[in-house]
Amino acid sequence: RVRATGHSYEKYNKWETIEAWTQQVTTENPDLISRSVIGTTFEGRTMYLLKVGKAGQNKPAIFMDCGFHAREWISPAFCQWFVREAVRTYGREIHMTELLDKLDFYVLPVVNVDGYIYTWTKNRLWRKTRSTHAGSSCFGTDLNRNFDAGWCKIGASQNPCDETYCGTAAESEKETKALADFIRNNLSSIKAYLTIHSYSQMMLYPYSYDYKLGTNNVELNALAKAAVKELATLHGTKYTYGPGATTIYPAAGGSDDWAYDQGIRYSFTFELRDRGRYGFLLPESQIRATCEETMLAIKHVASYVLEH
Ligand code: ING
Ligand code: ZN
Repeated sequence: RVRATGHSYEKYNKWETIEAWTQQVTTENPDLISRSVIGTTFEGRTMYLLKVGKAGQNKPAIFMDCGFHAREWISPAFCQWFVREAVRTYGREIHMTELLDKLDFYVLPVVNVDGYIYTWTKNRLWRKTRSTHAGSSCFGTDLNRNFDAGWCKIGASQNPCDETYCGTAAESEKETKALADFIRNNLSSIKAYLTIHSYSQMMLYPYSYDYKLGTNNVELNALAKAAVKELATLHGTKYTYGPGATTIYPAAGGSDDWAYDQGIRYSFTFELRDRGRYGFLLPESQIRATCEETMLAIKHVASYVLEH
């Protein structure tokens, strides 16, 4: 068995450590977790997906991903924390027990593995993937501009040297294709899509590619309001919430808008701590508090989804 050497839930873990952890946490919790592979990255690394929940038939599911953007290190830390809390509190705490009995969580701990490794080895503030582009010496595509949702119409760039490069077409990147294929193939069970970014302390919902609103906009607004209220109960951390285009900025090709247009009615982007003091360089000393408070919001959304 592979040991997750040096893994810590209160530290930022390098990819090799996270990869070993996906194996170990699965092996140690066979009744709650199974691991699958949904694809490989541009540089050929494996994209692991953890299915977390008690075995059952025709269970609804919530899909959650972390690590779209390489430098947002608190995001993969949260996905790891979520999985640990799920297995630690199942059978001990009624709320989590009910959630895992009735729902499955698909957790993708790091989407942009190549970029994440690059932030550990070469450039801590790298955002994009590490794909190459014909006719350019610049690297990387912004995965959150690469989905088929108003692709590259607004808040995105066609220049491969830019931070928000949208790629040559929607789903041109292997990572985008792998994620989108999984969701398309599981649309009948997936009731909610949650994508974890940082920073700004916001809970966003569609749309970002247009100023229009989703058909259940009133419901999403109320759900976001309740979730961020719950989040604030722990440490008083304040989140704003609303449609992406007017709450953060207009940006096409995002995964939450795409998932919503696939018919997933509960689709949210979380922007975790902080509001800019440390920004992407959030200290490890804040991992625990950030993850604990975020758990409250995620569990609130999950309970709501279960009831609706
Ligand atoms: N923020 C997101 C980004 O990709 C976003 C905001 C959300 C854009 C949803 C489009 C759709 O720019 C960060 N911090 O990455
Ligand atoms: Zn991001």
